[in-house]
Amino acid sequence: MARFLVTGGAGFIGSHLVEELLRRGETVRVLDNLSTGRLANLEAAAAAAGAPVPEFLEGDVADHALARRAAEGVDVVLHQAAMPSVPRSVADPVSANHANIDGTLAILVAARDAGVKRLVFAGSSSVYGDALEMPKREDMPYKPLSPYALQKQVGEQYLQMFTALYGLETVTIRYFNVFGPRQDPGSPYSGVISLFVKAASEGRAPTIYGDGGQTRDFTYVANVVDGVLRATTAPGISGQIINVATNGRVSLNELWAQVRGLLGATTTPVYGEPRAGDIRDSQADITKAATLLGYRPIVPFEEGLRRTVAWATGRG
Ligand code: UD2
Repeated sequence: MARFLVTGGAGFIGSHLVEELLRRGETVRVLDNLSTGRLANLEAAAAAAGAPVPEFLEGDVADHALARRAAEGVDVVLHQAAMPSVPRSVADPVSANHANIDGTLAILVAARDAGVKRLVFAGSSSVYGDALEMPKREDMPYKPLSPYALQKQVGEQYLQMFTALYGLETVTIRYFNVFGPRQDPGSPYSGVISLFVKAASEGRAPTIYGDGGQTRDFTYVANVVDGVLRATTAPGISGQIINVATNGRVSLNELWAQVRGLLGATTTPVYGEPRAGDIRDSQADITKAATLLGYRPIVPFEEGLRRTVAWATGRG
């Protein structure tokens, strides 16, 4: 049995990781500043796993003393804490830098000093930027278009440096537009699927930034949980960067058509200016995840969308 620390464990993806760890009977500690996370997510995760709410530390992962306390006695760190939004990082690059770079450095130092066996980091497909070649392979060059993308790039490079300099085992899992239950539609910076589902269920028109032809490899959260947990135990992968996604490509116009169909909505979208820092197309090559982790998507996009709509409308 390992002891896990999940930073950002009260957030959307973090709470799903916590849920699966609790289901497996693991010991879990959560560090979260509740900026986008909520205690209700942790309670829901624990209830779904039939386990007590795990140990919770509230505060900033970039606070070195707190990060040190959080990493004490831990075997595996799942570093999910972040300010997770491209437009938010464009609006406020300094706060995003603090959360995404200072926070990552602090937890790396703490993990190194606590003798953590492995740290797995939430990377982002945004680091590929507008490289035209598709699908995106991990060996393609970085082309960040936003502070968020740059910060995620630096985060994964910091991991590799800690592996090279200090021998800390690290793995970056690059996420591709993750969605599912507990993704909060409460902010204009929320993920597009949560916003579309909310708009459709309230009979409101969604906003589409640009012509809606941009595409994303939308990934249901259970796939990410599976990929990340495989990365905690797979042998010989320290220092690696690995895409975990569905390997599909859905345009925003197609996405709205599907959400609208599932909810019986009749509104049509309002089209706005393209968002600064946005990339046009995104689709993952997941060959490396298959080879190194034995990963394959377990929940397809359409099924994930049905589950998400069911959850959002109280039938989940
Ligand atoms: C990026 C990363 C993703 C993850 C995320 C942070 C890419 C390809 N993906 O997601 O992996 O790191 O950041 O959580 O960089 N949009 C609308 N209407 C809305 C909201 C969004 O049209 O109301 C558009 C938006 O302009 C974009 C697409 O929907 O083209 C997806 O936006 P998002 O904010 O859900 O995610 P994205 O792609 O920035």
